Amino acid sequence: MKHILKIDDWFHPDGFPISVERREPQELFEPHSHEFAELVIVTGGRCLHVSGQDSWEMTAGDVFVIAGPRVHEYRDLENLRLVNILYQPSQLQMGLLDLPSVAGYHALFTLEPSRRNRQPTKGRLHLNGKEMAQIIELADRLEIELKSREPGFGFMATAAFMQIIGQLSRSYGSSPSPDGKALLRIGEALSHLERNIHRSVNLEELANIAHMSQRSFLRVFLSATGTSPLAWVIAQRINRACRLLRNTDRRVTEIAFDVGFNDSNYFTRQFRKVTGLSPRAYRIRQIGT
Ligand code: RM4
Ligand code: NI
Repeated sequence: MKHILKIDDWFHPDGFPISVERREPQELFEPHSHEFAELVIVTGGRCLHVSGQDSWEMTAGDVFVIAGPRVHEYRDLENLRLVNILYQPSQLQMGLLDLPSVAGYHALFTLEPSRRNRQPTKGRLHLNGKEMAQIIELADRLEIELKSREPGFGFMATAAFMQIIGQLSRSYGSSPSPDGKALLRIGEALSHLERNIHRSVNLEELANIAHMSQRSFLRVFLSATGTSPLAWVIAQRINRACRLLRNTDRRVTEIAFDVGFNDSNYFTRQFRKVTGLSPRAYRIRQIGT
């Protein structure tokens, strides 16, 4: 059995879902997976990073995300230094506001980490000196807040974390590696879908954005997201509907239209498929908790 790092051992007992570990240097560490995700920023030295079938030489400026269940290890360490930001994605609303309209966000945080058994680290990001300095400054700020645990630290730490996520998402778009490019194209399509969530977007449009034929777009999309574009759009819409059901008292039919459905019965059916509940039952349950 592979070693699994536990949330309880790596996060503060108060349960805050972000934690920073600096490795200066990174010591040898057996192959392992995690109950959380890791955002790794390499600040110096080098090593061979091994994850599944894939291995690659890691150097300063490399940034990548390891989704929890993915096994990884560092080999042939040569004074490798890194900042490791551990986080629990389910406890953080990462795709807030318009972040999902940044293609690099999908490439780095939603698509890349989920490609568990595929060539996992090919879409990694490499930062230039200036970008690196900005990220390190934000990571320092994050760490100071986490150490202080002063009232408001949770807010301030989350703000710094979000800035890191936003900056990296933008950087991804400006300097993708050749393999990162394919991922970024799907990211572009996702951000287009996100920006046009209220209307129906057709396949031709998406394939054009991704610079692919419709056939290869469908294939690449499926392998990157594990689902079809239509199912992806429906899931996003249902997500939004859940938010509106929880936070507003708008009528179900209105919400259905708000999130882009034009038939409220169809909406209810899809809603039930995704959540197991009718919109009304969902609302009552959420208010009851
Ligand atoms: C280790 C190494 C691992 C990380 C743990 C938290 O030193 O960096 O990748 O999962 O720390
Ligand atoms: Ni790890």
